[in-house]
Amino acid sequence: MSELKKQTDRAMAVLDSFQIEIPSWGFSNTGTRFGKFIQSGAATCIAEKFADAAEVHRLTAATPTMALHVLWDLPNGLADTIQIATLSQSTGIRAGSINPNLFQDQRFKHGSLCHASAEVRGVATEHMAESVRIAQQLGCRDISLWLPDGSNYPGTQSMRRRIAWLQEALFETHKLLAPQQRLLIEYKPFEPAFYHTDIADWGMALLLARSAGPQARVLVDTGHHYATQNIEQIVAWLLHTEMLGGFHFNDRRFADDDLTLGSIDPYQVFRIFAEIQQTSAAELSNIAFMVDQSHNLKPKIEAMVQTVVTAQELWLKAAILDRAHLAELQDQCDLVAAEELFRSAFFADVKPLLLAWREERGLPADPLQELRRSGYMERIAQERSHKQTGMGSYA
Ligand SMILES: [Mn+2]
Repeated sequence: MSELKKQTDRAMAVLDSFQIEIPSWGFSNTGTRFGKFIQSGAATCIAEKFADAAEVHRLTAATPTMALHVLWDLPNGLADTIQIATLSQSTGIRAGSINPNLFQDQRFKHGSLCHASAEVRGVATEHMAESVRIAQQLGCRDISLWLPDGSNYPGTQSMRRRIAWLQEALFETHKLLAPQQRLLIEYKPFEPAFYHTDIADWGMALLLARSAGPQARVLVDTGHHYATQNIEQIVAWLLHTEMLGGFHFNDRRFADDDLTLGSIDPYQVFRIFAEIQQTSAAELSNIAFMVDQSHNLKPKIEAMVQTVVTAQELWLKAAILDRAHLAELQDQCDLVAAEELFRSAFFADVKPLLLAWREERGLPADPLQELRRSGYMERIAQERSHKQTGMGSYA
């Protein structure tokens, strides 16, 4: 077999197996704390979010699941799972991770799972339980928790007591998991709180996951780090300790900017992917790849396709890295040769391989161009424009 044929076959397999979950909130009108700019084609209901997700999957063949946010997508809780199941059936998009919402209830003003009041903690813990039940009903593996709790001023809350309350709540939630289910714990150093966040970094998330139980893992949101932090090193540690549950991919320049993947620093995404690809196929299936983005100004579906295609491209670049050769160069401490080999995979033009894969699988050669050509965006803008409102929640 020729070298080229071998490389092409490998690329086909790599792309066939690459899947990334897209978030329902990436299709609706979102904003910043200063306001929202309304897009006429933004999804206004769960049916439209499923339709848009199906369009992204049709173009990329990489997004068979959609993450759901409990309050935004299932406002009636468990009762709404019937509608979700029906939509899932009609669009071919499965419900993905279930995201509890502990930041919109007025009772959570001073915290949810970490609130000083046992009564409020009880309300929040019950919402976690409801999220687990929803996930079970829909056959979803992951309950993906981002906890907004924290405090704004020194001395106003007991960090120590809140650790214990949080451990207890996560332990109680973990007890409800079915054998194949997982609790993913996301961390973030600041925002909405600006003095302390109860799960501020990967170390805290790791310890909380360990104390919650064996089915808890850490979730890495690429935007939830201090500037200059070495994210791939965190990934290496979580892989080494078998505690990496998944990712929320996005890009940023300053803080948690939720920009499209690779828009600011594609090399960082490559470095993370290269780290992940050192794991076995079995381990890889335990890492949930998810997008967590807010497309304030870019057209929603275009932005999503852009991210998915960028992910495919960078994943493929990481896959063509000659790992065996790199290991030799690392052992020899041949710094320049090792770095050049590593960078050459990043700089490699994998577009011909992607094109060959798309052709082989009957996919559009250029997903973004096909999206514009299809007229889908004009159609939804027309159908949905009268339904848009500037009010309501973040998503
Ligand atoms: Mn996130």
